[in-house]
Amino acid sequence: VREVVRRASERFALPGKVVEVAPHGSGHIHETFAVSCEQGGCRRRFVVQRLNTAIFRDPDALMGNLVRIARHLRAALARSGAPDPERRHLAPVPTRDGATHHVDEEGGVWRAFPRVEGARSHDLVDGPAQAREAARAFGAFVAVLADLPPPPLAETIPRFHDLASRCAALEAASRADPVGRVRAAAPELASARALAERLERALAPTPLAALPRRTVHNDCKLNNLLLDDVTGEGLCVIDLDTVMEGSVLFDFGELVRTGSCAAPEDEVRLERVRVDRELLDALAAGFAAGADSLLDAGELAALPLAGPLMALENGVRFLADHLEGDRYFRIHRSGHNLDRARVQLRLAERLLAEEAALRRSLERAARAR
Ligand code: GN1
Ligand code: MG
Repeated sequence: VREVVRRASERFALPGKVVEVAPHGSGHIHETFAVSCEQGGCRRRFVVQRLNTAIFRDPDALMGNLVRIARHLRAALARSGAPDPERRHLAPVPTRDGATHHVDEEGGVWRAFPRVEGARSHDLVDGPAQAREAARAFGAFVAVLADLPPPPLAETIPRFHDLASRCAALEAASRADPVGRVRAAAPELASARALAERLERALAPTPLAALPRRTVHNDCKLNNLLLDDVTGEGLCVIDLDTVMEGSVLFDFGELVRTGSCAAPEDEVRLERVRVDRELLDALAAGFAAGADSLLDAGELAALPLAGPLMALENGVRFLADHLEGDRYFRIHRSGHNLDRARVQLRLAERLLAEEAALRRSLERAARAR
């Protein structure tokens, strides 16, 4: 693998010679590597990825989006006079031929980014201050993209956050039962169905379809943000592959799902999957502060349901993938996607129980803007 990565890396306009290649990060979709280059005794680090083109089928459109986003963020950073603008946005490194990505002899699609030094992503939230800062950074990301010049970004994955179609896919998997796992997953299937009904009822007064469509991140889990190692500042939003039209509920919901519970996404001791109210309050305050005047009354009214919505959606997706034989999310042990589904279903339940508390936090945060 390393040799393949090295060869692909050399097609990019990286400075000097590739001297080190190592696996990197905890994403479930692409293959990600840390690549170091050396030139004249000076070492620089990059992130090189082989894209999952079974999931992202149109790399040209995807990379076109990333270039437009980078250009827009760079202009906004220049206007604001923020220090170190290159550490505050993710811009792809072009290939030596000036392309956004490289296609190898086997059809593998590669891209490269500079590594943001002195910053890292965190899989687990370490406290309210960090939760607040992460939410502020993601809120500000949506606010900055509000004036992205038209046309809208390409839709990289159709119906990405369409719960009804995710549930339909789960039902299809459960009918087909291609790997014989349905019987053992009966409790999780029942819980997913019950939660979907509860959420549908809860969302009826503020239907998603009536909320503004905006350019949002769509996958803003806590670990898709780089925080400064020294100051803890939320510096650079990463993993921009699903940035496209959507609702702010998707972003706030992903944040709540990953930033309000101290347990990992694949925790097997389910009693540890608890929601921390202080973290919820910090996420609400941070997101409202970052998004500033962007959020309208309808969005504020619906936001308390965003967390359970995204937890359930992820639960449904993990469960469907488990029933289909783990074809979408990379797994590291058998039953991994079932474990992940259990955590998300439990989280959805816990987050539904926090709806009123979160509503109060959001109202307070909106008044404080
Ligand atoms: C995937 O690649 P990663 O780990 O950032 C997935 C998200 C899920 C997430 C669950 C394109 O994100 O939608 O919420 O796993 N990304 C895609 O951890 O499907
Ligand atoms: Mg990611």
